[in-house]
Amino acid sequence: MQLNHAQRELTVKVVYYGPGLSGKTTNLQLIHARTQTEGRGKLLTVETHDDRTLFFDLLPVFFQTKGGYTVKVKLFTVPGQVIHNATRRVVLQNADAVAFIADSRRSANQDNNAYWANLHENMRENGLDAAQVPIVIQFNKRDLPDTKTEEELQETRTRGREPVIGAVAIRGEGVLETLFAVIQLAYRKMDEQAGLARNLGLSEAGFLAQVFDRIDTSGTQVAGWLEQLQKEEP
Ligand SMILES: Nc1nc2c(ncn2[C@@H]2O[C@H](COP(=O)(O)OP(=O)(O)OP(=O)(O)O)[C@@H](O)[C@H]2O)c(=O)[nH]1
Ligand SMILES: [Mg+2]
Repeated sequence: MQLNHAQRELTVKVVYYGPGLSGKTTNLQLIHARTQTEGRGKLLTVETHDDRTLFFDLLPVFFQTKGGYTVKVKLFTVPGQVIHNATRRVVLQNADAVAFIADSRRSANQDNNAYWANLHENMRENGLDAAQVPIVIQFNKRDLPDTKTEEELQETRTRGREPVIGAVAIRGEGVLETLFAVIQLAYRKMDEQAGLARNLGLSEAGFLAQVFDRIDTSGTQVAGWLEQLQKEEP
């Protein structure tokens, strides 16, 4: 998080991490497609000739608070190919929250586990305390054969403390839900660190409502979640 009171600017960094071809770039493409141009910057991608992420993808989403602060949420993906570990580590620096994009297929179990370990190793290398960086897990590609069952996802949920979301990113399913969950956790973390509610008058419900204000949430669970949050907030 970068909070610049002089320039009245808050920058939040969210990193999509995970094994190669798990669908990290696809998540950002879907978010980009569903966001009005006034609410976002360009989707910056640097790819190899075969569409593999070379450095990272970056999608900025922004809004203005009532108190006159500009909030920029920067969504990054890491390159999943094994050889790009040094790049993954650099992109991960100063992440406020991580969306871990896993492939739901059983054949991908080993890869998922290896990259889960790699994420924690790179957090340590960057001096990030793994216990302090919130993570949301997305199990993507649920349209393919041999995916984990809903019961297995439920088991992962009860085993760990991370929210677990099923997805078919190419169809947009679970993409905004993952974005919502990871931004919610990032907000809570930043609020703990910098008192966003107290100092900027920026509540959790307000923050999320503004992030999603220019994003088309129709057909997703996010609209309902936003409504629920507004109701719960004192
Ligand atoms: N069947 C299916 N294919 C998907 C899904 N999500 C992504 N894909 C496909 O999987 C391939 C890889 O997706 P990317 O988004 O480029 O994967 P990535 O994680 O960014 O890969 P790297 O940049 O190499 O780390 C593409 O051909 C996508 O169209 C999904 O939900 N189902
Ligand atoms: Mg990619």
